[in-house]
Amino acid sequence: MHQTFDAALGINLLHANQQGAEHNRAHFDRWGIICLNIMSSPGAGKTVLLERTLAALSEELKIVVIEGDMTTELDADRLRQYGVPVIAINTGRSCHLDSKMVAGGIHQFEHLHNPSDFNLVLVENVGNLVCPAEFEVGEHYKVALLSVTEGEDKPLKYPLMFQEADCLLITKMDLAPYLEIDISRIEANIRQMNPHATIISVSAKTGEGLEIWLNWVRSVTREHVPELQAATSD
Ligand SMILES: Nc1nc2c(ncn2[C@@H]2O[C@H](COP(=O)(O)OP(=O)(O)O)[C@@H](O)[C@H]2O)c(=O)[nH]1
Ligand SMILES: [Mg+2]
Repeated sequence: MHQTFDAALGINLLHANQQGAEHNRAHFDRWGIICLNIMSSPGAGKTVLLERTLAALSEELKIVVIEGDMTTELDADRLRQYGVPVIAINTGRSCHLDSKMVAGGIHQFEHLHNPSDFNLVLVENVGNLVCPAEFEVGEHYKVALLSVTEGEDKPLKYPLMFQEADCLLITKMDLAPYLEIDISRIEANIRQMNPHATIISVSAKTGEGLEIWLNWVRSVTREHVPELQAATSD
């Protein structure tokens, strides 16, 4: 009895979250903005990847960052140095962002800027390979990072994250030679979970693969944002 009640509560919670996510996505669509939800375990390299991405793309695309962390604005402060708006959301005891928290971030953003001037929202989710995969925030695409130091088996042990992702980055490739890790096994395990996602191996340190990642971001943004399509076809 108790278990049934908990399951129903969980389903209601996810349902309410999903409705909120659709509401956020409708706002983004109206403003001509694409939203990417960037997820991984703590320390896989999300903030460094965002730093490299902002350094390369912040002139070309109008970017805003929504930075989710349980406490502190340490990552938000790192990203503010790139001259883009960064909305910090502290989730407190929650191990993921949810659509309501992101709606709060969107309202803050609307207060300070004209959202229609922007093309791309990059959301850095809380470091966790489990819950963020369950709670959509209004993204158009999910990006998951797995660093080479985490082991080949993680796609099999955290299947939802790897099944849901549209783009999977194998990060810290510069460290691979120092580890007993089989990159082709990581790729095979990701493929077993998700036959169609884009997989890109990157190193934020050496720059390996970064241009491929940037081109993926450029291509999904252009596909999604009518204003940029018009600019490209001119
Ligand atoms: N060697 C190496 N270290 C990296 C790379 N990317 C991130 N790191 C390091 O990994 C640690 C965690 O990175 P961070 O971006 O904060 O991870 P996050 O918790 O996912 O945001 C930091 O010490 C980074 O300098 C990489 O490509 N190569
Ligand atoms: Mg971070």
